[in-house]
Parts: sequence; C-alpha cells; structure tokens
Amino acid sequence: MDNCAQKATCTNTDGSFSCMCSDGYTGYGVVCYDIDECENNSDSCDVNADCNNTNGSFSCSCKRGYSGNGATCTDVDECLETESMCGMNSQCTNTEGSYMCTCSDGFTGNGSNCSDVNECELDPSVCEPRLCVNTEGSYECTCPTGYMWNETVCNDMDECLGEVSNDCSAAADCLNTAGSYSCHCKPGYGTNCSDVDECSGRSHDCSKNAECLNIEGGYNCQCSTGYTGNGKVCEALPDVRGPEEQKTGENGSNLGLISGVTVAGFLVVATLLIIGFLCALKIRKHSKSMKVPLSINVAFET
Ligand SMILES: [Ca+2]
Ligand SMILES: [Ca+2]
Ligand SMILES: [Ca+2]
Ligand SMILES: [Ca+2]
Repeated sequence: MDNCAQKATCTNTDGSFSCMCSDGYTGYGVVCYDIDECENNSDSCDVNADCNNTNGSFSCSCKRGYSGNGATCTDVDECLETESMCGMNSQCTNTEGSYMCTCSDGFTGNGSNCSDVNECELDPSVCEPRLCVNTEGSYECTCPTGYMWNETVCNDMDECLGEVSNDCSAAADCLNTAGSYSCHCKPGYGTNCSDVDECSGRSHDCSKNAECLNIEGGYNCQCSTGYTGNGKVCEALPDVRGPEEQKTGENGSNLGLISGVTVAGFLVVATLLIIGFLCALKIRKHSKSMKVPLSINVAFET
C-alpha cells in the first residue's frame, strides 16, 4: 500500500516506492495541488485569448472580436459580415479586435445614427450666386427657375428659341421675359388663340361688292361677279356686250329702255328750265317799268 496522493503517480523502487504528482499538479507526491497556469503565466493561450484554469489543466478561448482555437486567435473582420454592423449612411472600418462606424460624407452623428447635414444652413454662401438646395447626403447649387448657369452667372433662358421649352400654340407668338416667357395670340386669332371669323363679325374691310371668305388667321375678299379689283375696292366691269345684245338681252333691253327714258326726261326738264329762266327775266324787266310786284312759282314734276 502506498500513500501517494490521488493526483500522483506511484513508482516502485528497490524495497520502497516514490510518489510524483501528475502533470498539472505540484507537491511532494503525498499531497498534490493544482497548478494555476493562468495565474503563473505558464499557459499557452494566444494573447487575444482568455485563460481558464481547470483542475489539473487550463483552457483557452478567443476574446470577443477574435476567432480561433484559443491557442491561436485572429481578428474578425466585422465589416465583411453579411449583416452590416453599422447603421444607414455609415461606413464600417475594421480594427484589431473590433470595428468602427463613421458617418458617410454629408451625414453627421455618432456612427450608429447618422443624419443628413444641411449644407445650405451650415454655410448659406456655399452656392453663391446660385441657390442652394439641400439633398439627402449632399446639396445642389441651382439657378432660379427660368435661368441657366453660365460658369459665373445665372442667365435668363430664352424659352422662345426652342420649341420644347415653351408651350405657346402655333397660333401664338412667344415673348421671352426675365425668368420666364409669355404667349401672345397672333393677329387674326382671338380667345384661346382660335381663329377669328372676321366675315361674320363684320370686322373685315371687304368692299360691299365683294364676298368675304374666312381663312385660318385672316380672311380674303373676292370681288363679286361683275366687279373687278383687289377685294377691298371693287369696280363694276364695263358692259362688254354689243348693241344688238343689249337690245335683245333680257336685262340689256330693260337697261337700254331705262337709260333712254332718263336722257329724254333730262332734256325736257333742261329746256323747260331755260324757257322759265328767260320768261322770268323778261317779266322782271317789264314789272320794273310797271312798278307792279310779281312772283312766279314754277314747279316741275319729275
Ligand atoms: Ca476586427
Ligand atoms: Ca445635405
Ligand atoms: Ca426667359
Ligand atoms: Ca379668320
């Protein structure tokens, strides 16, 4: 029977025996104590591992941020992990044993919570002489509506130069203005730039002997049949028919008759006027010598 400790090895010797504590224990063999390898730095753990003393031995486990078997521990690159360690608008930077979150450019915060920087409020002159428009993560410098940036200054846009930059109708003239433009109906067009019917509106200056023809944006004057001219001034065409035609023609015979009667009537009236005048003269001379007042009323029926 030996009296070696439970954690000791008994070795038989000539006429006796010896006790030797097992690995991980220390003592005289009869009494053996556990060695705390963590405490006396005799452990073989990685510098980035935690040492755990056990009865007769020890264990190593990699610290947080490291991976490995404990004897060897390597840094974990948290930024490569599928689920982002940092919040929205934040950049991840791997560090030894850990990682860092920093807000992206244009954002401010603690790295976990990042909010947009309002550059326009931060520096009101950042865009001068243009206007500053804050955007998520950045800002834009723009000219006021209707103006275009020309390296140094905002110039008025001439919307009338391009067909797509104005919405004036084809019946309107485009007028460029500072910062904008306006549409004005062309002459001949009225409300909503629709064609004015000058012929029905009596706003035309066609001759009374002409027909008015309304057209898009204006009107035409056309001398009526039997008249000639530019439509605004129309003169009766001379009667080109021969004398025989005039006599036999339906209208010609009537016209000839009427003009004949007119000439004859005129001659009769003129003769009567002359006779009347001569008589009046004679009577006047006579009445002067007789000193008798006399008045004559002469009336002609026409
Ligand atoms: Ca790391
Ligand atoms: Ca911003
Ligand atoms: Ca303009
Ligand atoms: Ca018209």
